[in-house]
Amino acid sequence: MLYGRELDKKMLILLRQGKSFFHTGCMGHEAVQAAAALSLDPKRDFLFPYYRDQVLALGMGMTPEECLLAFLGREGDPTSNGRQMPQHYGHPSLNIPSSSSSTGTQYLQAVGSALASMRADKPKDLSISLVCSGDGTTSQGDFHEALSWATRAKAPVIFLVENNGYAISVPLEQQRPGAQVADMHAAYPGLKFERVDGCNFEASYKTFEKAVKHARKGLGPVLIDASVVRLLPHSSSDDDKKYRAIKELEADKKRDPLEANKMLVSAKKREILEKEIFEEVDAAADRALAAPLPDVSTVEEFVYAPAVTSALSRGPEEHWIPGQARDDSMEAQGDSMGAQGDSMGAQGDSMGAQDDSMGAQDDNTGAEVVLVDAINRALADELERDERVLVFGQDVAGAKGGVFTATRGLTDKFGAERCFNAPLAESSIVGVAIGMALRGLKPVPEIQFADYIWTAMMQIRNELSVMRYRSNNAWPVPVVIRVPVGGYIHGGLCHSQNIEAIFSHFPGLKVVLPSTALDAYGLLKSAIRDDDPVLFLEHKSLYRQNFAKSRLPENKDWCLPIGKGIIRTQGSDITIVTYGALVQRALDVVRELEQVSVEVIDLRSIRPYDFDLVAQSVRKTGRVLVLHEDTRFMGFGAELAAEISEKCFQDLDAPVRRLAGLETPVPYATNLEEQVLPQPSWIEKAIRELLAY
Ligand SMILES: Cc1ncc(C[n+]2csc(CCOP(=O)(O)OP(=O)(O)O)c2C)c(N)n1
Repeated sequence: MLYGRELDKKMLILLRQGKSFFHTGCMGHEAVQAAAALSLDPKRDFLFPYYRDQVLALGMGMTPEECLLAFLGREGDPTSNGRQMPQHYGHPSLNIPSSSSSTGTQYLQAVGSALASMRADKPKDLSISLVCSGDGTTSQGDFHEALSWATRAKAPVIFLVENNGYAISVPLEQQRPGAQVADMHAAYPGLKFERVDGCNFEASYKTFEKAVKHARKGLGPVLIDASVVRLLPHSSSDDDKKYRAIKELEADKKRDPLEANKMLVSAKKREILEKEIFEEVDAAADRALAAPLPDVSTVEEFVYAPAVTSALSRGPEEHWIPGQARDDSMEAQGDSMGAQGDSMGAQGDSMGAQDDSMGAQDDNTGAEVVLVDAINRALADELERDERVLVFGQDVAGAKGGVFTATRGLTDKFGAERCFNAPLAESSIVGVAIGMALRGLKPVPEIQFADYIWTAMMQIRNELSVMRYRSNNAWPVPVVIRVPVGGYIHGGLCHSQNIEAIFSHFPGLKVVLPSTALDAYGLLKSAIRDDDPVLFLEHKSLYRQNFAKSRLPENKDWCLPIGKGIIRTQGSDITIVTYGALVQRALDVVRELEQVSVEVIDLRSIRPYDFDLVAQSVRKTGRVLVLHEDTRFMGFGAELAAEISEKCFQDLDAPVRRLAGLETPVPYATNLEEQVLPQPSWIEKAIRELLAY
């Protein structure tokens, strides 16, 4: 407690001196945090903290100097090496995964972590995941979803709500029904609930002791509502006098945990301790101030995994160990994630040609399979190969095997532990997957339709994509999210969406979209073996198309590298760059054209994408049509067109042309849908106009 207080005081001084730019204090929250830390076993339990948890982080093993390095954003800051704002606790060698600024995302990750404990530990001796937030954050959907999943699964999670009565300026009674945080959760069957004076160390410790015993024994989660006081404004950017009465602030001071618990040590001992800690914190601050700022040359490091990560020959044993920074020296991936990539060499000239693949593929003698069955086989292969692979999502388990049957038979073959249903809650699916990945599992969840991925956006944008970067490579989360996308199926507004452009905009995420069964098979296996998170998009209209059928190789190690496109048909007059459902439509048009020679490139991966292949083709043809199903405005075609214009200007004989879906949602009726999604006649017209330029 004293360390936390001294650090807060020192940080406020440093802030006034202009040495740092932001501070959120733990002042007033110290007692319950100290009690929590002392009740846990830092060697095996995990902490999913929030920004006030300085004492908890110290209790788990962080040093005052490390806290100060983080506060000052200096080299050696173990939370992020200067990437995150202060007070975003996390540590590569303690069980503290990187925390973000988004209030509430940590809850579902803690559930995922607790589910990992249930797989790894003895049933009555489970490691615990403690997750914390303030009272305001309990309004977030993720809090409710996490309580629901943890309770249903009897997961060893302790939810600690550090209830200081305010979320910045908003008092608790304006946040939720009921005067107390847990009023509305009392009815959750199996949820143990405790209310405690979090300023009282002894009471808090007793509460935590009970909670830890309960969760460790496998009896399920515990929700602790700890009443604390916020003795500072919300943050250094806030002035609490604007919304709190002086009388109220004075009343809070009377509950100051350092005063309330002063009987724990004698006055004399306290005086000595205070002096020692003051000096220790002061010396730690001097050392932290002497540390350099992070090396600017590292600013692009760890957006992606530091080694070539298609991991085609990598076995399960060679995967990263959670919480441990990898020291691979190869930075090859880092700078190849934009438009660059190795050149493709010889390309095939038909839909089936795949001569750029890895591993022998000359044994693909089996029957042809449709794309959805190729996905199924890739999942089965990888479930068999690596016991950490888990498949889950809505309706994926049992005889149903997913609404598109992509996971059919997997529960039967690998058991309900490896292929199971998730609740109808997309944020839960991604958040829990992140928590599992933090613990070394390899989750491959399914989002049933791209159109419903949006409730998981916070987890994908602010957590999944950036966890490696923001933790300076300490906490990678290589989750593969499979997502059926696209239209041409009379799916209307909410079963036809294309999402590749939006998600490709997030550094840290890889995005692929195959157009044949063979590509889907090879790319999904690569994605699962990859050390980065991958959004694996599957076009629904291709799932059962004859033209997308392929024979699959017998060799279960055959994979297709992410980031490599393919020329589907060669030509010399015009290049069409496309992917997904438009590949075949483009080929059908081109086949019928007389006296025009068109090269069709299927990108297969959107991020990274194979710009070299595009550039080579443009060099030959001088004319490019960029074709996609998604709407045109800020679609992926905009990026492609810009890159081609910028980098291939000398080779172009005409402006780069874009052809895309209309700027409307996708309507249901056949004739309306046809008006909106690119049709063969549109492609032909665009080719002719481009030729005539
Ligand atoms: C998702 C999200 N919305 C808004 C914010 C801005 N914000 C940061 S802290 C905070 C208040 C949180 O209050 P509470 O959970 O009660 O914690 P306390 O700060 O009181 O300890 C808000 C609104 C944020 N960081 N994340």
